[in-house]
Amino acid sequence: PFLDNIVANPEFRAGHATVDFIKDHPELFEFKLRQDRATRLLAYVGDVVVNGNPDVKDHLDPRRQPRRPHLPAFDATATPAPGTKQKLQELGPEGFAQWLRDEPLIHYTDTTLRDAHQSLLATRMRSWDMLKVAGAYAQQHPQTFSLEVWGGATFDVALRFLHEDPWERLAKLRAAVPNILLQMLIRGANGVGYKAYPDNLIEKFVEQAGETGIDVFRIFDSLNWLKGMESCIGFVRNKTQSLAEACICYTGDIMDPKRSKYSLDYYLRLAKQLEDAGAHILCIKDMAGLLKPYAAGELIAGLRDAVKLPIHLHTHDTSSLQAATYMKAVEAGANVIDVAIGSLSGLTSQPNFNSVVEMLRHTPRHHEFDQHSLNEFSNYWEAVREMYYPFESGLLAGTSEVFQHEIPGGQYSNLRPQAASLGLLDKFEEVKQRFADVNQLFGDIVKVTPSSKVVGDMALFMVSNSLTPQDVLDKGETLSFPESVRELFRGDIGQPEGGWPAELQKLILKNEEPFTTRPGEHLPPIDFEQDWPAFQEKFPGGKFTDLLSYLLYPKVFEDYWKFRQQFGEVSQIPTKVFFYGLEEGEETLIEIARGKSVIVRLQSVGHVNEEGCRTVFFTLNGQTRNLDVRDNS
Ligand code: 3PY
Ligand code: ZN
Repeated sequence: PFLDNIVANPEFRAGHATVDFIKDHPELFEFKLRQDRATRLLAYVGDVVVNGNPDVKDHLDPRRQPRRPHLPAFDATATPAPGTKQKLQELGPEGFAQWLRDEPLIHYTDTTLRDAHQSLLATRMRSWDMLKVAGAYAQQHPQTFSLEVWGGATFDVALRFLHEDPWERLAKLRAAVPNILLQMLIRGANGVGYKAYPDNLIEKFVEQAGETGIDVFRIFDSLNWLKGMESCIGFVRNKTQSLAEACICYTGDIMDPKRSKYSLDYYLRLAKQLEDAGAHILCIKDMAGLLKPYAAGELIAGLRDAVKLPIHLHTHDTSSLQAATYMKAVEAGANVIDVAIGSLSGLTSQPNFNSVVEMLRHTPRHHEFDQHSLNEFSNYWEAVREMYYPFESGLLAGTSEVFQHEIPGGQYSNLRPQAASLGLLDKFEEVKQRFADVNQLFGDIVKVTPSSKVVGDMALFMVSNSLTPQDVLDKGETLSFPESVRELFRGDIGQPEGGWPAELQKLILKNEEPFTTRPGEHLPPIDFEQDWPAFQEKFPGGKFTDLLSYLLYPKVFEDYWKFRQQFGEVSQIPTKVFFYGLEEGEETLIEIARGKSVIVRLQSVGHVNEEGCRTVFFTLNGQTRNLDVRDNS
């Protein structure tokens, strides 16, 4: 099947090859490697054909026939116009921040490649679908402030469910988008995980992310704890050329006199502290979409006075009110707002990019974007989204319930399946109510990953065990609380404003003493000198970025590595085939190495034999290839 390998080479066959010939044509010796790749690829497709992709197989709906996405027009040979990336290189982080602060036009961060799919599709968007259009986007919308493409839950999900290397995704996006700032979400000392990591691991992670392509680090702490963000801000400043964007996570309602814990003063104070800690940009991170329009006007006006930083506003449209919030925010002087491309916007995702541009057209702060082109991208993503239907959250309309439960947009699409897996889907209304109850029980805390996950765990625990908040207080001594709740109250991920409620803390920790210091102060540092050679021995061929993935998620990384040994690089497989395999008689084109593609066609699937296997008949570039696949049913 590989007619371009050495034995098929005319020069070689004619006996003209000299010693230099081998040196000059290393590609002709890729024969074995490429054959291995093709075999592993067929093993993957064969497995999905016989057993289904475990991530979707219980949610299949044969009535759904996803369409083939149409790519927006794109000249792959043209160089995209310079954008914010070049502006940052020219001005440096400080100068850039000053430029942004004084910009008369509104700027846009497009979250399509990170938060939008995290919030609507359980973070399952594959690099394949992103890379198809990233270059076109860079060409057609070079005036975009930034693309949020990395961090949050994408790191974990890429490795765990998509079997992709998140670092490679980033490097490829960087290559495709040389002109627009690339942005990530980092959970301060918790990195892209759910717990605090040693300082020097976060430091290396930040440094490597900067080198691989991140220009804007959006840093937050899940309890708005300054100490959880300070070191990370420092790492960005000292180890990268990138921008440190620090967050105030917005909760409660500054207009509600009864929610006085999170008042305007509270946010202004925190913003000032973040400015002093070295932030280049201040972000209002409204992770649940609680910032109502008039509150946004007041908050942003107050922040413009309190700090000298540019203001970046992030929200989720769960209530469907957030376009109005953006209108007030733009009037009050916000510099950048977060939006998602039309077909991946709204509900628990960000407000609609295409529509917000129109909202501001013919007003002083309007920033021109080609609406026709934005709509082409929206149409592309609409068709792509159809392939991800098993991951849709089920939320059909905006809901004002969010002002009661305060569940973050990025968590909502996860909480339902989590409830379902515990057999609690019928009680989802109660889960949402308990989420709100737990927040009060915990002392009204900021809820965003990982603190929000703990509140969710506790809510599910209460619903599973039919516990009311009063029951928790009355029977607390005899309850064995979820592990994550114990860790939270032990101070493992930091300290909330005003401390933990003492009585509940005692019930949860029993005789254990809580930490009050920063976790980074008591976690032993990583010994890279020792870990790197040990890692290479255990995972031959592993890169330094793989070591970082391993240190953040040891078990997830091990499984990912094992999967790679068995099936190879699967990120090159088209999404429809990756999730659903092939029908008999269907074929697909798969790039197995740079510039080398194979045509895989499924001919037929045999009966189960006495060993429990089925023979799957493929053709690979027209040649028959049979494969025995174990049937796990
Ligand atoms: C994350 O940490 O993943 C978030 O999206 C928080 O909003
Ligand atoms: Zn978000």
